[in-house]
Amino acid sequence: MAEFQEVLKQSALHPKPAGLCLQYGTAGFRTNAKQLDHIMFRMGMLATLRSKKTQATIGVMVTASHNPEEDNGVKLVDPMGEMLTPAWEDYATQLANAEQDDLARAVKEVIQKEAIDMSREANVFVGKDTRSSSPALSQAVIDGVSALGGHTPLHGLVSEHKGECAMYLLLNASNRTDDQKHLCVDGANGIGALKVREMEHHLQKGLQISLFNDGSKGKLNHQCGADFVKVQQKPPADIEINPGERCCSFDGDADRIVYYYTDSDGRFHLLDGDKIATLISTFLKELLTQAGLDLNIAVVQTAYANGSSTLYLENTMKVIVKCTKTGVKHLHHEAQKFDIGVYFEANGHGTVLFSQAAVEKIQQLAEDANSDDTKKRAALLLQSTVNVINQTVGDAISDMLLIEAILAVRGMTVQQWDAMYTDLPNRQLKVKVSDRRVIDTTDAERRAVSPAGLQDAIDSLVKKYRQARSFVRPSGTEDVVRVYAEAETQESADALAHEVSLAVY
Ligand code: NG1
Ligand code: ZN
Repeated sequence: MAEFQEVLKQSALHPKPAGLCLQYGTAGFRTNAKQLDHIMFRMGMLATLRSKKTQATIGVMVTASHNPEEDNGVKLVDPMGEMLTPAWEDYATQLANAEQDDLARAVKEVIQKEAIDMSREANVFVGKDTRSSSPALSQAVIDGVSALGGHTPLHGLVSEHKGECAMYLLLNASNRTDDQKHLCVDGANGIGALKVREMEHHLQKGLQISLFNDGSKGKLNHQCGADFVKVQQKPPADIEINPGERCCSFDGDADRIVYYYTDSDGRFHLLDGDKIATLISTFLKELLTQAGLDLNIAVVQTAYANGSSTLYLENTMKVIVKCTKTGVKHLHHEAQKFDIGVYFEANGHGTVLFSQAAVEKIQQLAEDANSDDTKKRAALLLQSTVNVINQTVGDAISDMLLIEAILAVRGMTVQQWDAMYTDLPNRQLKVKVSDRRVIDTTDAERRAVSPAGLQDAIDSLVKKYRQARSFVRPSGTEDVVRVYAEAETQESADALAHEVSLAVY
C-alpha cells in the first residue's frame, strides 16, 4: 500500500533508539524529553487511527504536567475527555516499542484488529504545554498524523492551555444542531475579538461563531460590549440578532462576559453574571454528586446580585452563598475559602477557584481505574473545568468556553438556562453629589451607616413595594453615588430607585 511507503519514509525521520522500551500508563508516556521523538510520531499515527475508528476528533496532549522541565510526555484523549480504553493503551505500547523495521507491521495489525476503514477522515487536536521541548515534540505528533493522512486543525497546535484542548473536544463531540452551535459574539472592538478570530476555526465543529465588533471599524466599547448591554438592557447598537439567537458580549479588555437573546415578541433577555454563576455552580454541584466527591461549593456575589439568584441558589440549589463588597479582589478572596468557589459580579466579571485539595481529589478519581463510568465521566468533566477556567483572573473567553461546553454537555438552550429563575426587575442610577465620601456602608455595602438617617429613609421607601430591596454606595471608580433598587415590577423598581436617589441628596 502506498500509504505504508509514506509511513516508513516518515518514521525514519523519527527513529526509535534501539532497545528502548516504554509503557503507556495512566499519564500516557512520560520520561526525559530526549527519548520521546519517535513516541510522539507514533502517537500521532495512533490518534489518527483512533479518529478514523471513532469518527470523532481525538486529542493529543504533549505535556509532563508538574514533572521537571527536562521531561515531557504524551497522552491521547477521547472525544469526551476520557482516557484511552485498555485495548488502545496496549496498541500504544506496541507501537511505541516496535523496532524501526517492524513498525509498518505493527500499524497494520491495529488496522486489522479494529477493522479500521482507512479511507475515512481523521481529525486530531494537538495541545502542548510551555516546556522548551514541546514545540518540536508536538511537530513530531503532527508528522505522525500526516503520515496516515489525518488532519490537524490550525496546524495542529490548539493552544498552550491544556484545558482549552479538553473544552474544544467536549464542544466538538457534542450533538448540537447547527442552530444550537451558533453563537453571536460581540468583541466590543477589543482584545477578546482578536483572540476569538484566532481560535474560531478549530471550534467550528461544535461552536460556530459570528463575531461582531471585531475592532476593524468601531470604537472600543462604543455602543457595544458587556457594560453597554448590561446597563442599557439591550443588544449592541449595530448587531441584527434573530429571535432566540444566543449572543454574548465581552468588554474591551475581555474580562467580563454577559449573554442575551431576544424572544419572538422582541423582548430582550439578559443572562448576566448571576445567571452565569448559577449555571456553572449547578453544573459543578451535579458533577460532585455524581462523582461522590465530598467537596464544598460556594457562590460569591455582591450586593448587586439579583435577589432571585440568591434565593434560587440558597433555597433550590442549596449551595452556600456569600456576599462581599464590590470589586473582584473581594470576591476572589472569599471564594478562596472553599473547595470550589464560583464568583461573579452581576456585570460579568468572574471565574471559578478550585482549592489544591479539590484538584487533587478530582485528579485521583479521574485516574482511578476502579471507579465506575458515571463517576469517571463526572471526574473527567470536573477536570476539564479545572483546566479551562482561568483561576488567576476571570477572562471572558475561558468563561465563554466553559459556558458553551456546559450548555452542550447538558443539551441546554439559552432559553432553558434563562428559565432557571426569573430576575426581579431592577434599576441602577448614578447620583452626582458634592462629596460621595459622606456615605459610609456596612454589611457588604448593603446598609448605609452615614449620613445619619439615610438608611432609615431607604428602609421606609423599600417597605412601600413588594419584593423590594435597595442600597446606595459610593462608586470606587467614578465620582458618583450608585443607587440600586429591585422590586416586583419594573415600574416599582424604577420608582424606588428614583425615590432613593432623592433621599441621597
Ligand atoms: P464601582 O464604580 O465601585 O461601582 C465598578 C463596578 C464593579 C467593578 C469595578 C471595577 C458596578 C455596579 N460596579 O465599580 O462591579 O467592575 O467597577 O471595574 O458594576
Ligand atoms: Zn474589563
